[in-house]
Amino acid sequence: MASSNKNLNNFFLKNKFLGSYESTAYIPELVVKKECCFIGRSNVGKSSLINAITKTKKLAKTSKTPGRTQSINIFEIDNKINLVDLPGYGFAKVSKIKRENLMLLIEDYIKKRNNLSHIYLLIDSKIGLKNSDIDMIDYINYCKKIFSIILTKIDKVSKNHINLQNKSVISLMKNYKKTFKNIYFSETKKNNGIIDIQKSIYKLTE
Ligand SMILES: Nc1nc2c(ncn2[C@@H]2O[C@H](COP(=O)(O)OP(=O)(O)OP(=O)(O)O)[C@@H](O)[C@H]2O)c(=O)[nH]1
Ligand SMILES: [Mg+2]
Repeated sequence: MASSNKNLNNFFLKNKFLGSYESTAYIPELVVKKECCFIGRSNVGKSSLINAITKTKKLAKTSKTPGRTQSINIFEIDNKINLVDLPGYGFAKVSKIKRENLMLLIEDYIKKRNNLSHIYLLIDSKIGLKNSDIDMIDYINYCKKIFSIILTKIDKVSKNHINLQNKSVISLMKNYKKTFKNIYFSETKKNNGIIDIQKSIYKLTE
């Protein structure tokens, strides 16, 4: 049972990079079938969160400039579950074609991965929910996939602001009763909130 902090960290430290794929069709048959993924606008902190969860600094590539992750990156944890880092959406500075292609890649991944047991959708707590997030949530719900929301970068905002964002997310989630599961809060500098996300992922393996 990996319920303690140390056991959880040990579990997630048993990670390895499986590959980077530019299409869902290119993903080979994987040994570990169970999968969860991280989705969100560009720069929201998906790759940084994967590094914080796995306690492995450079496992997923991060960057100050949006648009860093451009393919489907798969990491296997302890032969039990795959964590998937996806490209971000909503980044205005790439060409329209590129943006559309990345969106198609994300949507295709969500629709086609039958083994996808949980989607973590990240929202920057300073920026809050954007229309592109609501479109993505609608799509996830349409695909009948279970998802949780993670409000990221909570170190950048006040407690009061986090409470307001929390309320706004919870209120929107009334529309997704069948697919919405939980809300988490995170920051990757001091690792606040990371344990709860680790526990949630560990539970998927049981
Ligand atoms: N203050 C603060 N900055 C963060 C946090 N998490 C990530 N960042 C920063 O946000 C920027 C983007 O992080 P990434 O993890 O690369 O974001 P991403 O969502 O993977 O971005 P794309 O791959 O471009 O979609 C980097 O400069 C990170 O250092 C956090 O919890 N707090
Ligand atoms: Mg990234």
